[in-house]
Amino acid sequence: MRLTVAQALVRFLGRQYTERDGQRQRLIAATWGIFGHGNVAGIGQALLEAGPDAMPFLQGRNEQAMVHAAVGYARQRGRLSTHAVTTSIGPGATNLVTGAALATINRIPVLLLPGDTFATRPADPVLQQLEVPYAGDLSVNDTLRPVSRHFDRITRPEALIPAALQAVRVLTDPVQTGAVTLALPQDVQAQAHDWPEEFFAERVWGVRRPRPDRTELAAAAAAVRGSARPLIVAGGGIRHSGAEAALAAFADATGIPVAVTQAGKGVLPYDHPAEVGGIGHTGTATADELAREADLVIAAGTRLTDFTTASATLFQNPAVRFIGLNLDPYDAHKLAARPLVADAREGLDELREAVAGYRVDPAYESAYAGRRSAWEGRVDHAYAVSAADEELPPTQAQVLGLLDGLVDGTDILINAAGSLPGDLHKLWRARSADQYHVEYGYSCMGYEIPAAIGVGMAAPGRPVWALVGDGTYLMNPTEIVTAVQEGVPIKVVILDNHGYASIGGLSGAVGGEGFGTGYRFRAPDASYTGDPLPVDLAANAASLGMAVIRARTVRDLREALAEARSATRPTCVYTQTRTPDTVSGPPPAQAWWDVPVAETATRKAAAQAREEYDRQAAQRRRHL
Ligand SMILES: Cc1ncc(C[n+]2csc(CCOP(=O)(O)OP(=O)(O)O)c2C)c(N)n1
Ligand SMILES: [Mg+2]
Repeated sequence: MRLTVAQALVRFLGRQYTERDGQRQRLIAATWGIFGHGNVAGIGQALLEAGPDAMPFLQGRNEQAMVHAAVGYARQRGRLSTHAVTTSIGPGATNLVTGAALATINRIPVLLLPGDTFATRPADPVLQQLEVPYAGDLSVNDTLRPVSRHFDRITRPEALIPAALQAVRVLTDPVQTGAVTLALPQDVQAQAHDWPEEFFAERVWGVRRPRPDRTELAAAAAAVRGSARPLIVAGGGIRHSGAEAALAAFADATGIPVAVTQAGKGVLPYDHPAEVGGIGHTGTATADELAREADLVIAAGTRLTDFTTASATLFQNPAVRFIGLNLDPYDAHKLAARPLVADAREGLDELREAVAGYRVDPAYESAYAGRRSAWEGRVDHAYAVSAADEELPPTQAQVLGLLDGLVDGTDILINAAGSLPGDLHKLWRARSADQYHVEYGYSCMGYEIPAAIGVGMAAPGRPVWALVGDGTYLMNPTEIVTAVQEGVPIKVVILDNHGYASIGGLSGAVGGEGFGTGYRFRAPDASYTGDPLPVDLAANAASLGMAVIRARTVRDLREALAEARSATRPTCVYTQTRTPDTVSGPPPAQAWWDVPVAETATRKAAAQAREEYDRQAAQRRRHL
């Protein structure tokens, strides 16, 4: 069959399927694109010729945002289905780098198809070509290598066959998956070749569920049986595996409490008796106290980042040991854990059987049950609205409280950066396994709106909320146009506090005195401490085609959120938030986060912050 390389690739991608637990779905459900030279006549022409059944096309506004949308889609689809993203050469391609890093860090499959400069080089340099004096074979696309789990460049037509097969193998491999990049030189895309028919046969890629090794399982079971104060730390791997029921069964059988990372929050509903909430720097007092005292930590499907371990200060019991239940040996060995390399669902089921009869001491269970309900009280306190508050602008926690009163298990909340991830991790009551969608592997400002589009496409009919700070909104609002164009009725809630409040607070804590974090005019001393800026983000959202509701008070906001929830077109709720006093605000951090402070400084704030830093850093432990 005679086709161009681009036509062959599009045809091939439309016929790849994944299968797990007897369910089959298309691997690449659609392709996002922005055209320019480098893909317009190659992949662009191929998509046109293929038509929407063979490969649906989605028009984006910004390449990074298209990757975010693909990530949102893939995460919502349990990593079994994703999108491809095609770009022009040069800036279109390098705009992918942030999205690729986000996908790879969060272990979410996306297929990136950047155009590349000519393989045949008839007229170097072409527009947007990087010329590197020491290496003729480098292009800007090589910036995608470190952020891709797999990278290839198709410099001859026949090389597409092994390259495309390897790309799909990595995308569908639950350990290796992440951003997969196939760089496509623009001349090669348009070249014709005679392809074997079998290349285009429908191909089903089984997504495996490896079972644990017997020796590792026996060692893990012995460790559980020997523990008095065990704790499970559940991460995003539980969700990717669909292991929520297995985790609940394990917790029910053993009474072991379950703390959750950002990616893991929701794997048990908030009202499950073993769920003790977020762990680490943004965690609950319940989870962090359990972590400090735990003699065994079962790290299940987690990368164990510094937020989770409170920068290596959280697990303070001298006798603490770890079990690393993870598909990826890289993660399974962290903190010198006893590895239990397995799919989360299989691993939890087999471990439950292997520890049959074991249950934690009833005193331990009732102690953490008591701590749980105390924390619930703190959430209620942060959410509380007094009669006087009704006429005031809401605090950020009150915004979450109003949403808490409005949503059911079908709603999905998306956030990635600012002060919201911390508040959400501490406070949010996740009602369903996929309600809480906080991207905290890369914590990338600007993920929220495009990701909401991807999630909305993956979960039609469900209310999808992008919660964004004002800084985050300004970073990347343009995909609103795409939501309008595609009719995806996302709900964007803008929480305007006139700047980077989270970083302002952090700066204050580490001796930076809030430097450069407020959105204000310059004052006479050149600092940004002048008048507030005359910026109208609500008008901005309206200008991009959204329905916009402005909410000045708590009372307005309650109505606005309800209206947005039932809206059938993309709707924005804009509110300016009020800084709460320390008594009525959300609980402070329950554990440390290591942000190094100046070791020498003339300003008093930094010198004081350094003393505190040294005190905290002394708590660091190496688990060997
Ligand atoms: C792309 C990107 N740039 C910078 C940062 C560092 N950063 C984290 S939060 C933040 C400020 C976010 O401001 P806003 O969205 O207004 O939320 P707020 O902190 O005010 O709650 C910054 C700059 C980031 N996470 N992502
Ligand atoms: Mg802000």
